[in-house]
Amino acid sequence: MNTDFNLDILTGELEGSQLYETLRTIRDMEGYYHDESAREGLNPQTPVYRVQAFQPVPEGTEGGLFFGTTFVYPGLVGDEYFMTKGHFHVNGSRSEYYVTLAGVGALILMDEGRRTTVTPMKPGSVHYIPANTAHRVANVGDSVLAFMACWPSDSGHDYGSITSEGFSARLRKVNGNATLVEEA
Ligand code: M6P
Ligand code: ZN
Repeated sequence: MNTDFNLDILTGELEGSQLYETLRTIRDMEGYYHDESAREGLNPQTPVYRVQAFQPVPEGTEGGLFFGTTFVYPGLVGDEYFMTKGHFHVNGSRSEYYVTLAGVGALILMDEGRRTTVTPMKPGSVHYIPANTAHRVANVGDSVLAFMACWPSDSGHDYGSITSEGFSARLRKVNGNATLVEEA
């Protein structure tokens, strides 16, 4: 297998022969936003984010690393910014790096005690996501937010608790400003 590929550090675009591509549209985001009726009012084919990933070993392999770029498009569902689904790692001890390449956004972290915090993302910002911490990224700007990520190949994605309980706070546009709003 060819284990080299190219990253355009300005746009985040990966180029290589063995990349996985995932597109998440408004249709795929059922249950993730606060205002489900606002989501249903949008064109279901609207792209929310796209992921390119390089996975040189099978998912679940201990000791390997995966690498990817996520492109979150600008937009709102009601007053909530377009964002990734967010996940815990199935293997909770696994951590991850995010590095912002383009656009402006926010990294939303929630620990096991359901304490949610938010950190600004801008080109060059590097974010270490600790173990046992759910992570989600919102685009708070008017252009594409691109960030690269590196995570262990045995992390896994746990979306179950996100769809059932959600994060304890959401990033919403309040009086024109990105504001972390606790869930009622
Ligand atoms: C980053 C990594 C991936 C993740 C992707 C989208 O690239 O953390 O593992 O899949 O973001 O995030 P999510 O899976 O939460 O939709
Ligand atoms: Zn992760």
